[in-house]
Amino acid sequence: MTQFKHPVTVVSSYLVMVALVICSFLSPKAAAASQTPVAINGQLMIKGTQLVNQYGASVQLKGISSHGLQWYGEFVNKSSLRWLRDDWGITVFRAAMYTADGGYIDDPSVKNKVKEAVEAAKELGIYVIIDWHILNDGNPNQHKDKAKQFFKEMSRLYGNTPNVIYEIANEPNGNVTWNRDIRPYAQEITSVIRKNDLDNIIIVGTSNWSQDVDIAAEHPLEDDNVMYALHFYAGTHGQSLRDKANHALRKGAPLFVTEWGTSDASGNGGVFLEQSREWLTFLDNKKISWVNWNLSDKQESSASLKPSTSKTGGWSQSDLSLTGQFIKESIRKSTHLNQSDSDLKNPDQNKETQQNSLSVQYKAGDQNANGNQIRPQFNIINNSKKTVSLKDITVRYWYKAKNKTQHFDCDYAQIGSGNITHKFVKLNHSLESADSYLEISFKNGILEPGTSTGEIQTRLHNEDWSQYTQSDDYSFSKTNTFKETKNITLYENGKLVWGIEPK
Ligand code: DCB
Repeated sequence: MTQFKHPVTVVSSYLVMVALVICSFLSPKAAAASQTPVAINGQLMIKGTQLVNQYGASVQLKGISSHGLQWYGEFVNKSSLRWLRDDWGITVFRAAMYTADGGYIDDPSVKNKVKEAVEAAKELGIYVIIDWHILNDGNPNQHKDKAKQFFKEMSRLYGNTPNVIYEIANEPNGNVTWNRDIRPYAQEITSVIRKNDLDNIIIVGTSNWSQDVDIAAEHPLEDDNVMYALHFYAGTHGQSLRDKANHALRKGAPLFVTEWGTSDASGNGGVFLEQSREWLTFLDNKKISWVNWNLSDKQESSASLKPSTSKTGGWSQSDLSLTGQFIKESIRKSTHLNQSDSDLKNPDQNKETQQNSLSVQYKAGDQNANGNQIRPQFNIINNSKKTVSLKDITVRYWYKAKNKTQHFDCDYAQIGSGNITHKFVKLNHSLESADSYLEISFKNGILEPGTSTGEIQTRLHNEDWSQYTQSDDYSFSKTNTFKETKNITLYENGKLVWGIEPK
């Protein structure tokens, strides 16, 4: 029996990637660039409270934030980011663009640094957070119009770049509340971004310097790919803030720690490494992504570099502050672990994703609703702990065939198009959104835990090549990246295990 392995079990070992990069020098055909964090994980999305990759497997990103770009922008360049990727193992970098304090509002040209960071991240294959860093301007509505302009431009430029994550309000604080101020702001900015960018993750700050994630969780935003920022400083915030985080998670709010420090809440004091370790264990157990504050050589304990160090990477151990050494070590250590290692150590951490043990992702090979062919593409994911036999699996795509004889082709399947079989079934009672379904099954093969079939690209046409109108077909949608959909159903030994049949 053939085994179909697929690299979905990744929060991948960056050291392995580095090794692959080195190997690729020996064998010029192995593409080094294809092994970057973004090449492996691709489009991120949310599943339950978990950030997942293009195959639906959990990802926990780790990295570092710039200091205020208006002050320490010199540390942000392709060379420093490459060093951070290769020497520290970062998978995400945050470009903190202060709005007040000499930032964007006074000098909009600082956004060129943001663009430089995004361009570098694209080339290096790491994720990048575009951070609208409100702080002294504690109410995000104060500069809402500028924020809309800014995110309109960013989403136009980068809406098709899977590397990008938008953080639309760093730390609301002062006399601001979630329901009255932040949530309406976030709705407006999100709708601006979504005009140009359908799916990249948007992170929203919460009141009280992004600590009140529990309050946001009571009245979440509607967008599917929104997360809530949780910020902490190890010398100031401890168990009571973790309790708030747990509360938010129980309510179903996905969290991203876009900023935390080893210092106290001023950015100085300490360093509080014991408390930091406690926090990092908590975040690992919950697989919450994190970004440390900060990459600069400022004389403060939260800064990772000692004063007057290089601005372009190449930092030796003695160039790093206590914080820098600790952060580098924390990121490197975790990138040694691949997901199955960490699964063994924390068997409970993935409960959420394991409940839906099998799922289907779908992408429209052709997003036009009208045409003489339908091109559904599928990816079946096994998020359970058991090996699934593909012979036992069937998938149904529900649509309207209008009594015409149907033809099927499988143009490509990572598991081999010869392994795919099909039949067309006409429903006894036609529904508004479907009178038939295409059923796909498999001749053989297995899906190991945490793996997926990879792409299965199919094509349907009427025997007479007449047009389909798919706009209200049950399983059709215009999605051009792989996304889970409940409108395509999956069966194991004939029993429905994923999706909802049309009624
Ligand atoms: C956040 C801010 C960040 C700030 C750090 C540490 O603020 F997002 O911009 O960074 O946490 O305070 C510090 C820099 C300093 C700089 C200062 C002002 O490290 O070099 O001088 O910003 O620009 C927080 C976070 C939490 C709390 C308060 C603040 N809190 N705050 O819990 O009370 O007031 O800045």
